[in-house]
Amino acid sequence: MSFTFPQSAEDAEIEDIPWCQEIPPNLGPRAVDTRLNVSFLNIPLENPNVQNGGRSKPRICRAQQKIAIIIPFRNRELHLKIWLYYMHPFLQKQQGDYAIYVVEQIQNTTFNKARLMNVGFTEAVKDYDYNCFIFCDVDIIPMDERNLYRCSNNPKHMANSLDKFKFRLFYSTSFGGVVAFTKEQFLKINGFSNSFWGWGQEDDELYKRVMSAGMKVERPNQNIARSRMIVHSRDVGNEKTGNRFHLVKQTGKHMHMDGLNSLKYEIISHTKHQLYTNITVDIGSEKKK
Ligand code: UD2
Ligand code: MN
Repeated sequence: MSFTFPQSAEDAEIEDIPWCQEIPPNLGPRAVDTRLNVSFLNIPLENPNVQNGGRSKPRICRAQQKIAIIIPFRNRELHLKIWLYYMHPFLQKQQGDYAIYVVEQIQNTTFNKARLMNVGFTEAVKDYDYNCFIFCDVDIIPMDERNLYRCSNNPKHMANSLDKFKFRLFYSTSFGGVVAFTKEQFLKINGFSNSFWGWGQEDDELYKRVMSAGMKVERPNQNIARSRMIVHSRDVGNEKTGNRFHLVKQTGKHMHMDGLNSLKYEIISHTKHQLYTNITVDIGSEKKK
């Protein structure tokens, strides 16, 4: 009996193809140069299997996890270009069934990364039967394909070995940069807090939610998790959150009232580009006391 490879991702749906292996074959370290001069035009040519909206899935096997990658975004076009250049090949090599969501905050309001993550989750679940959500800063690029962008039995922190911090965990409860949650895990903690306007500690608050819900944090081996963070300065409109430490202290009391179940937003546009889906959103602004 001969085995014919499906001709397209759609064919794979109907063909009786085997499940993908838990650890995809031929993964290893790769060079990452974050100063590379990348052209947006070349990325689709180098990734012919990526479909409109930044969606791809393996052709030769059926993936267990359906992954939505969610990126919080505003005014980081250069970073996004580098991220897409390195991450589409990476995710395909890992035999990911995935799509990329770039959740962009409108101008003139203080940035709120956590709220954008909640919007990304809420919108992505309407599109497809995703069971894994990976929340990624736009400036972090993994240097080893064995760092599997997948969900696990517990929420997973994958930015535990950054060049910026000499490839060490910054502090023992660090939980920023890149984190992966199954749908159940994310619902269990009611998503991120919506209350962090500006920079800082929304990741610590997320960590506390995970602990309060009785889960643990998993991390890949530090050699495998080696990643680069594109060097940048603090963005205008993302100044430090004034009450951030107080908010973290309140987590246990507030988490079931502040999160996915209290999220309010207005979609400005929802557009499928060649390499990603852009969701531009008005998430409101901080109420000044
Ligand atoms: C750390 C955390 C990050 C977040 C942040 C505090 C790690 C490795 N990273 O990163 O996850 O918790 O501290 O808020 O622990 N962004 C824009 N436009 C903006 C501002 C931010 O697109 O104007 C997005 C972008 O995806 C960026 C992310 O938000 O990567 C986090 O912001 P950052 O890179 O300024 O924060 P950083 O590097 O201090
Ligand atoms: Mn950063």
